[in-house]
Amino acid sequence: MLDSTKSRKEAEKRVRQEGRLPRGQSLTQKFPVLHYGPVPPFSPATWDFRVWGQVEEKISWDWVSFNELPKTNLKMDIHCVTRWSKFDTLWEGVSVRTLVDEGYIKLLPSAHYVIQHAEYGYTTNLPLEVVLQENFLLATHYDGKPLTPDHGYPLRGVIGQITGKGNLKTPYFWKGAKWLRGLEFTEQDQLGFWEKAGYHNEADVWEEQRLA
Ligand SMILES: Nc1nc2c(c(=O)[nH]1)N[C@H]1C(S)=C(S)[C@@H](COP(=O)(O)O)O[C@H]1N2
Ligand SMILES: [Mo]
Repeated sequence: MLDSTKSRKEAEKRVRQEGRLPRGQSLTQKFPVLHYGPVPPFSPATWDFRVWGQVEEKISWDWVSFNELPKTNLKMDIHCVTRWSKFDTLWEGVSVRTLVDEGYIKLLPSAHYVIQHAEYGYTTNLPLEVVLQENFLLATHYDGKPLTPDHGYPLRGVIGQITGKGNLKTPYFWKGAKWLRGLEFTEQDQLGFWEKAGYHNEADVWEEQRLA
């Protein structure tokens, strides 16, 4: 216990010196679980992932075809509004940028915002340009293994800070929906679950935009 406290403190000192610890955050070596409501079941036979809204054609992938999409690996620091940060987390999944660049998703010029739709009606919203950044991923794997049910299996949005990419907007981690089932591209912004509950809509970790 004393040993792990000491190693946590030392790791935190290092990321602080490197300028990677946003104000008001502390380093965790655990992976806390945070969400509203129960963990949904997953059935590969009925699961689908839908894309709709301001796109030329609606899409629906089943679990098998979703897994045939091009995959990307990403290392990020993630920052939760409840004040924990986790460094050098490894994710694998599908990049929305890649789906757009490779023509899987054909955006209309009127697409300006993206609503992530998850099981049980949970939503969170981001500007299109943030979703197209390389620090946003539709993640299937964490640390080389499929997501665990409580972290969003089989699919979740993730967003974080890529070291050396200070130009990319980095919102708090709630802007990634667990148990993700679809993306809606919209013309107007629509507040998501926590955003309606009073959390900051932009949620920039470096600006400490926690509450609206
Ligand atoms: N579907 C769903 N996704 C969600 C949430 C939720 O309540 N439901 N909570 C968000 C919040 S507030 C946080 S901090 C992160 C936590 O992710 P974790 O449990 O993997 O740490 O998930 C986000 N995604
Ligand atoms: Mo959160």
